[in-house]
Amino acid sequence: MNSVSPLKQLGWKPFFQQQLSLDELNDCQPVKVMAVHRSQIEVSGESGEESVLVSGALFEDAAERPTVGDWLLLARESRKPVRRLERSSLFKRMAPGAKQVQLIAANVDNVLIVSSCNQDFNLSRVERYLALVKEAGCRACLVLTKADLDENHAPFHDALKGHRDLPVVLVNALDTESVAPLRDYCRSGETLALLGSSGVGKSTLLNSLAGTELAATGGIREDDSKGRHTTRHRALYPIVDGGLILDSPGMRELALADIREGLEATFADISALSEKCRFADCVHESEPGCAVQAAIEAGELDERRLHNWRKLEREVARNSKTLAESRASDRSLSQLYRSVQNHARANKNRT
Ligand SMILES: Nc1nc2c(ncn2[C@@H]2O[C@H](COP(=O)(O)OP(=O)(O)O)[C@@H](O)[C@H]2O)c(=O)[nH]1
Ligand SMILES: [Mg+2]
Ligand SMILES: [Zn+2]
Repeated sequence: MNSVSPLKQLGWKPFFQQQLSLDELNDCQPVKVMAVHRSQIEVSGESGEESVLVSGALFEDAAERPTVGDWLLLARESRKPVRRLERSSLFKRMAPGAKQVQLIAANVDNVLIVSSCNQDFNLSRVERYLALVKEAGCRACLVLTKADLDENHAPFHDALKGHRDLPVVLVNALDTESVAPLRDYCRSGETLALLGSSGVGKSTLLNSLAGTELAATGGIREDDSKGRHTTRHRALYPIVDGGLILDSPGMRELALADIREGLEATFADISALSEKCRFADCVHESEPGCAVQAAIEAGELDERRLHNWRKLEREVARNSKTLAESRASDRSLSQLYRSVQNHARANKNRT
């Protein structure tokens, strides 16, 4: 028999409990956001599953809005959302074609970065995902799917030599036994996110871990309109004797938002090397006494990794600037609205 409370199974922890005031303990119920649609969200809690409407007025800023994995407080009687609880972790990216962030998921504990052994494998993309994972402070594992289709796995092990702290598991995602080592990442009360491109086997992996067909698989193209089975939106799936698994459509674009710390942590080896360069402002190109170039020559650092670090640093710097600017302009716009409103009110009071 399973004696764990439903809330605990959904990942309820002291970190969330201690955010509730006495009044809130009485008048509210915490619920977990399982899926987000346009204005409606699906939540799960002590009273089971329900849909709630989320008004824009409660969560003005895009980064404040509830995302998959968030904990919300609902008023016990009206079932209306009262507020969102502080997050223990957050995954975000730049919204494609916009000057704001788009939230991917909150309160995630572990992440499987999923890639397939064949055409998809790309170490620079893995590092991009890793920056997100490090920023969120989650535990990560790299899963290489379709190991059953390709006999030669040596190139992957070679490529990953520079990432000793990242565990790698090769699997046949269709096979329950093969994915068993990954169960350690989705224990009861934990939330596991599956991140990776479309078609790599995320939904297949979810189904094998769950031991049942929870998500439709086989979608190679997300915009395939011929009714192909495919993952269309992000959602959390509770699995029997385990925690929650986040399945999401592959993200074609994963532009890094203002995540300096995550990036720094992903490339900590290069930062450490650069402290040994002769010049403090060394750009690691052709300066004498450059420890980074020396490491490349000695075969200890992959030149690709240096290039990717530079590229991602530029991207984070650019996007941080864009976000800071759009926040500043939002602020001045709302100040303007407020002063116009105050002015109108003052005029009205005078008449
Ligand atoms: N042979 C084999 N096929 C796989 C494996 N993982 C996924 N597939 C197949 O790859 C296709 C895409 O898988 P899917 O789970 O929908 O990918 P997603 O887009 O990442 O969710 C499906 O036809 C799966 O059956 C694997 O490890 N081995
Ligand atoms: Mg899928
Ligand atoms: Zn240098």
